[in-house]
Amino acid sequence: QDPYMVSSKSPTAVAINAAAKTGQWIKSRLGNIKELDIKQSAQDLVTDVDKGAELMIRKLILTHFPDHAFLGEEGVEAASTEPMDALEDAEYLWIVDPVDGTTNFVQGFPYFCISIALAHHGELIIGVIYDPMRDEMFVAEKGRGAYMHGTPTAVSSEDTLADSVIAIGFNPERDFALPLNLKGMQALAPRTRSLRAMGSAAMHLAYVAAGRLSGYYEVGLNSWDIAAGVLLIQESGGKVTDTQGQAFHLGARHIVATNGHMHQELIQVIEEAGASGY
Ligand code: 2AM
Ligand code: CA
Ligand code: CA
Ligand code: CA
Repeated sequence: QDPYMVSSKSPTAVAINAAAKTGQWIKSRLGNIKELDIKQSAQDLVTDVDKGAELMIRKLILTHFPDHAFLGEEGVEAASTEPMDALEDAEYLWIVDPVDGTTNFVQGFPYFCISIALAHHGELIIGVIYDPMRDEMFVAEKGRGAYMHGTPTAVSSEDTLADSVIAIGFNPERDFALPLNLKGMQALAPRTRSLRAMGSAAMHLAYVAAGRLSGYYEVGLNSWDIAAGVLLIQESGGKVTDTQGQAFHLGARHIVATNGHMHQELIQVIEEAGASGY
């Protein structure tokens, strides 16, 4: 095979194509799940659609870039801890969540997405999030901005928490993460305009990038939940750090993502509540 033919498509075009094709397939399987299993607990679901979508994305990407490393949620053994040091060393690493919002997908609640990111030596260079139910394709390229269907996305302009709608999340890790996320919720609720918890970390991040939410906080995430959304927010003028305010890196699991304006205020509320996870 001619190596120039194989790599003639840009990685961004390959990611968008993989998200669009796989997204249509996922949508076609809504209400038609063939296998539903639990992973670590009854809160942690996986279906044949999650696994099939990951295989499809892996194939659509690695056909063009056979030398690249690939990290997908469903390819990781349930009990293994993520070898993050090795990941940050990889030259090109794709970080993929085939369905973010599986519980919603299972419920027929139309709020889930595909998240595809590409990192180069640990630095995010492409982020794509696709919502197949609304046909919304969010695309970011490092240093080139972020777009939805050709229109640049931009974060919101609210300066204070009091004027902000903030997303929170309750991932299924109950021993460590749930008590912290509940504490965070309790501290944030009286200080924000309103809170939202829609059940998809990646969609929350895309909505912060698009100015539909002013911020998002959650403890206990994984790289595939957040990698694409982080670049979308950065390229839309917003800010993502860990819950202590340290610059985002691929191993960060407790994050604060905002329009940048009330970032410090949000971190302060979380730290004062003892809800940072650190
Ligand atoms: P998922 O749908 O891809 O599993 C709300 O449940 C959010 O938590 C979703 O983004 C969900 O992603 C994520 N999530 C699910 N299981 C998780 C886990 N074991 N640890 C951290 N986050 C998880
Ligand atoms: Ca999952
Ligand atoms: Ca996820
Ligand atoms: Ca998933």
